[in-house]
Amino acid sequence: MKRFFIVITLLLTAFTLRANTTKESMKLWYDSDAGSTFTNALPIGNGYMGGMIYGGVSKDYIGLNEGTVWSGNPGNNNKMGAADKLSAVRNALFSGDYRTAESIASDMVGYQPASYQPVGDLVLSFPDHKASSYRRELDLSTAIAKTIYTYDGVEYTREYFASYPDHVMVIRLTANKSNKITFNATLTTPHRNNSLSTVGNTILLQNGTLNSIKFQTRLLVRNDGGSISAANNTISVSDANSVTLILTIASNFKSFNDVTANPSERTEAIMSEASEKNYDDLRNRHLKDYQALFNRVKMDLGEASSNATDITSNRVKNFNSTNDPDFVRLYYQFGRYLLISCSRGTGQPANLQGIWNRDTSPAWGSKYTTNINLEMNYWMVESANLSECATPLINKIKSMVYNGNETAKVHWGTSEGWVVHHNTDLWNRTAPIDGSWGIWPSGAGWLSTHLWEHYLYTLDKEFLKDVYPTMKGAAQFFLNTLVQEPVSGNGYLVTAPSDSPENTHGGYNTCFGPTMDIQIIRDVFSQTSQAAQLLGVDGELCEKMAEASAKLPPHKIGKYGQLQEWFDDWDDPRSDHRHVSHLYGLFPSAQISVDETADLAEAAKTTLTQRGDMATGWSLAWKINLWARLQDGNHAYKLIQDLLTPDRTYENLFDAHPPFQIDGNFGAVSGINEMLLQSQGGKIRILPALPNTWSNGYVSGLCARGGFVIDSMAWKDGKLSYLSVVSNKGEELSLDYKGKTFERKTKVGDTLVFDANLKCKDSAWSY
Ligand code: FUC
Repeated sequence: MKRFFIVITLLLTAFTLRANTTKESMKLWYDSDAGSTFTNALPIGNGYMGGMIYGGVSKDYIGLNEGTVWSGNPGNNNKMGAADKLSAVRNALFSGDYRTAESIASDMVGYQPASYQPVGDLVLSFPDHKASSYRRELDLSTAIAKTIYTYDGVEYTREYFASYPDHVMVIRLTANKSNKITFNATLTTPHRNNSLSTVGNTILLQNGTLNSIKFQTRLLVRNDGGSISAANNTISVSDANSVTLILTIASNFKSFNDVTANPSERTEAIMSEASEKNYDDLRNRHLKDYQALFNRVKMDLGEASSNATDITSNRVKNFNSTNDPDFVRLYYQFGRYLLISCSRGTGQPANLQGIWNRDTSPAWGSKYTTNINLEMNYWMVESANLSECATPLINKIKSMVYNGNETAKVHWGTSEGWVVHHNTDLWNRTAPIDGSWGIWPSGAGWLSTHLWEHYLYTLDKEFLKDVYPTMKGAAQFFLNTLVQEPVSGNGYLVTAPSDSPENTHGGYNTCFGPTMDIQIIRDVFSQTSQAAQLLGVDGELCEKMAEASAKLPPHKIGKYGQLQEWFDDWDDPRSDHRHVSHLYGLFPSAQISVDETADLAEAAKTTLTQRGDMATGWSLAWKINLWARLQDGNHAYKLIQDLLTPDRTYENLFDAHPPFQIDGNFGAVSGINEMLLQSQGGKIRILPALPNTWSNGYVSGLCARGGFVIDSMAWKDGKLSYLSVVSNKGEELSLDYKGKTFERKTKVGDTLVFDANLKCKDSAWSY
């Protein structure tokens, strides 16, 4: 009986905290429109179509994107004959002639990939309107944006959302008085030779010149009351009570080597289904779909500061003085919102800008950089309970094998396995690009670890079976291209040529066996072996991988006490280079940890300290994760402070490299998760890096490897006060909270409840 009361009390504590969190605001809001500034505008998206809402009063622009609208054509970017230079570059490297190695490597680079392109704008004009009481907002709890203002005694509301189930963007115009809605709607595009036409209440825009991609934008305008007419490629509505605009975009893209779809048939089919639904149906279907994902994680990091009701841009400006925990929660949930909005189902994975780009020459092509940025976009996908959002990345990884295999032949002279260098695009180009720093052979390896991570969280064996050949191909590439270095006398197996992503030694990029490559390869061999064993296949291959793994160079601690970035001790302790590639072993990998490899963890800490904190947005985000893995919550928090400033966070909360790059948003979500919960290495660590400033809090819905979900976790005065864990797969649960441990084999569906001392109070339920 006593036990029962304890459990009820604990639950009530958790539920009270939960109730408080749901009341809190989930809104980004502003008291003026976005002007013409992209990073002031508010993003919406349905996983493959994006909209940026500027909210202008007399002219509202909605910047449009569709994930397959890219420049370029199907095909690879290999440089024929590149592999013939391998032995010369290796000889130069092994004899220490980096100048020659660099010059040969520069000649082994393939051709430039394609870039992600904008679709254009939807333009709504309300010629006379001037606003008083203006408000623009994005509500993360509904994924609906709004522009509200008063003009001439009438309150006007525009509501915008993007629906995944119905494949459309919807805009609803209303007013608080009858017959007040009068406006014009048209579509624009920056691509030349387009054709614009109207058919009844529909506007169609077809692009002309964009290499292989053809797309169509289709807008349907439906009025309630008043009148509607079309002229000069514009639809005009007069004196309506309300208006619903439904927009969809489709291209001819089917896959990286097939562009035979018919965009206008696609948009027509989508529109004919969507237009059968009224506005409320469309909205309800959107809410049901979105909230099923978004509502899975609730978070409360402490009482909101007094500026929590301020406009969002002021919250960015003032964060470093307010330290408002509620703003961190908003930023965290905004990251989850963004991933749901740009990475669903059969869409493309989140690129450097997610899905939102208005430039025809975007920074770095708004493509996929695979030596950190694409991976960072997905670090949080499992822990933040958005496993389904990994599907576009998983599909992309699988589909890259074909081109990756060709590049393995042309650039590395092996017909087995596949490779991706430091960039790819819609067409899955896999060759090295840019310059000698493009010769980095570990992109496929790193990406394949994401397949294994998805398995670790879901324990879905069918999935593992499906992706195993892809993982195996990444491993085979390394088995076939690693070479024995003749320099150390130990004959270690190394990558050559390579680079430690974008960093230089003595002015050169080109090197052999940089630490990051070795760490990635160690993971690839170990994960592929574990997968093979689980599936009962490829015993011989596992032996080969084990043998090769034993010949990889070990981690080394250099003369400044740092973790060595290169095979040689070249690190410059004054360097503040943004890439901390060799710390891959600490995070996202778990080869280095404070519990098991304390000396290496100390060396990693020295490296981080020497590099300093300040860097690009994504680098700050990586460092949050790294300090969390070092179990230093206060330092991790310091990086959050560095990130949440106007230098690194725009008014709309997009991350600033600068310029806008979305990896920092996603990487920070992962970092916050790592501060609250870690589950690498078979153990779930509770509150491993809680900063002093978040002394009271609550979280629910974070996922841990092994099919566990943190149903509720509350802490008070910096100490755990309540924990309940759900076991979805019946695995062994191993918990660690400040040295206190708990271990038990669970049953599928168990909820285990713990008190502040990690004492399990589960008997009321399942035992
Ligand atoms: C890598 C990084 C840059 C930038 C670019 C997209 O080249 O070094 O900082 O993030 O990718």
